[in-house]
Amino acid sequence: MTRLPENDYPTSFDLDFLTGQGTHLDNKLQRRASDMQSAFYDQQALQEAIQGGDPLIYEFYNAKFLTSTSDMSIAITRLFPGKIGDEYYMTKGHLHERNDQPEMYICLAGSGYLLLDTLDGEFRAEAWQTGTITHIPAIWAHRVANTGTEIMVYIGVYHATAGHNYALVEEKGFAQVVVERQGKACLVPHPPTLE
Ligand code: S6P
Ligand code: ZN
Repeated sequence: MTRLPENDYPTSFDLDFLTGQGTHLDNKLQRRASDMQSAFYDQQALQEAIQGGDPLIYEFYNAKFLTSTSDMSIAITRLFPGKIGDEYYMTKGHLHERNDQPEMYICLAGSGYLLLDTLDGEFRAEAWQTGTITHIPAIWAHRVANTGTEIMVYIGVYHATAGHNYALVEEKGFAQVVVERQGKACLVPHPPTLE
C-alpha cells in the first residue's frame, strides 16, 4: 500500500473553549492599544491608554492545515474586556484579500457584537453570545467587539489563502461603533459625538 503524503492524514487537537488555550496553535499575534491607532475613535483616550501601560486588547493564534489539495485554516481569538474611552475593546477588522473567500465565526465564550461592513454602504451588527455561529460572506469586512466583563473567545474557520486587507478598513472605517452609554452597550454611527 502506498502511504499518503504526511499532511494528507487527519489532524486533531484540543481547545479549552472558555480560555481559548489549546494545543497545536502557533503564530501567536498580539495587538495592543498602540497597534490600533486608527481603529478607536477617541484619539485622546487612546493616547492616554498607550501612555498608561499600552494594554493588550486581544491575541490570536492560527493553525493551517495544508494538504496536497487543500488549504483549510483556523484561528482562535482571545479578546479581552475593557474600553478605550467609551468604546469597547474590539479587533482591528479586515476584509479578505480574495473576494471569493467567506469565513465561519463561532463564539465559544463571552458576549458582544460582530460588526460587518461591505465598506460600500451596507452594515450589519450581529449580537453575539456564547454559542453564536455566523457565516461571513466573502465581501464583508469583519470586526468583533467584546461588551462583557469576561474574556471573549471565538474561532474563525477559513481558507489559508483568503488573505487579509487591513488598509481598506483603516481608510474607510466601519459605519457604526459599539460604545457604552448610560451603562449599556449601544451601536451608534461613526464617528459618534463624545459624551
Ligand atoms: C482571519 C479571522 C481572524 C482574525 C482575528 C483578529 O480571517 O478573521 O482570525 O484575524 O480575529 O482580527 P484582525 O482583524 O486583527 O485580523
Ligand atoms: Zn477574516
